[in-house]
Amino acid sequence: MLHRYLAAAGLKDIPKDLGRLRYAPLDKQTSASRKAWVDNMTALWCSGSDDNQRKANASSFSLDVKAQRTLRYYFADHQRLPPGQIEKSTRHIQASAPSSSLLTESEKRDLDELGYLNLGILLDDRSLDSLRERLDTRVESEGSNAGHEVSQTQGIARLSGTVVKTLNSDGLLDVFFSHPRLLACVQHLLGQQFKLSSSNFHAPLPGYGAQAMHADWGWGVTQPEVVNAIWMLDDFTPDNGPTRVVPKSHRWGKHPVGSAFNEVPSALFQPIENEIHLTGKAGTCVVYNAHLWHSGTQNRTDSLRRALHSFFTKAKRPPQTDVMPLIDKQVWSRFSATQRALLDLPPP
Ligand SMILES: O=C(O)CCC(=O)C(=O)O
Repeated sequence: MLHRYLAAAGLKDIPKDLGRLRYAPLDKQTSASRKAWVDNMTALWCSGSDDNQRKANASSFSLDVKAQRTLRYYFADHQRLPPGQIEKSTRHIQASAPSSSLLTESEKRDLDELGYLNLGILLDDRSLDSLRERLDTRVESEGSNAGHEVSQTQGIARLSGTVVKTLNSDGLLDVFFSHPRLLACVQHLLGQQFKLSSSNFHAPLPGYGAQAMHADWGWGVTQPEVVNAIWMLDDFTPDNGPTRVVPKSHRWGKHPVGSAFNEVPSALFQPIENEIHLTGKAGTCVVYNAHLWHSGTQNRTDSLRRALHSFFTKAKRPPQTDVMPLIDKQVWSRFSATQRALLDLPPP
């Protein structure tokens, strides 16, 4: 089965020494200049509690062309649908779930304080078998193009826009953006105006998968802009490349790239104090405030570690994947108004 994944992961073979660390740390100068850029963006972003204040403060910061372009992009309004539609849609989905099955007060507290919440097993064995087969087939057919819409990394097979492509023609993947408990978490963190930003499949192959500690937003913030959920499609074990997270780091107002020890930028591929590894049975869904410091780790087993990420953002922010060029016409016609609202999609 691994052979179906090689092209997507940019590999010819699976290495023999699965335990040898494989990553490419940045040189000192690049790390220092990235740190300075991220620190500047963090200071500007945190100088205001909304975009109007940030725009007004921008003239007091020295911003390079990349920073100016990035801010213009983030300050623009990227919401397609009228605001009321998302609210109506989450109400509609949650109305069909008993209120006790949404989020308890202690779950909300964990999400707020620790920065993540394990929602338990939300996918049954039958769905898992179908999902794995569907995703394996798609990875093989996209081959070396797989994941190009967001990012490609040697040793990790990825797919982007999974819920809007033909592989979701029968709705098998709808759960990834419409599970009522997941939506309750997103709403708790981002408020009513949110949308799916991308739905990415992520499978480190044996011997690969180590990532630099990061957050899913380019600089530090004080209020969440993004929420992620990881759906384990295989058991996550200590050895097969489970996601690592640093509990409570979402509250530090700092992006890992801006962190330093004795003024030297931190070694982001190394273990970080207090990090924990998210392990669990296949079918488990863990939601996290995506400003929480986290990363993939190296898969040291001879099997795949497959996962699907459901990434949400505030509705006005740019999506990670623009669904318009990717969406399959039939999938689009199949979506209900409620589902379209969660994807910020107009009618076909
Ligand atoms: O799948 C994982 O373990 C984490 C992936 C991740 O954080 C990323 O690709 O940004």
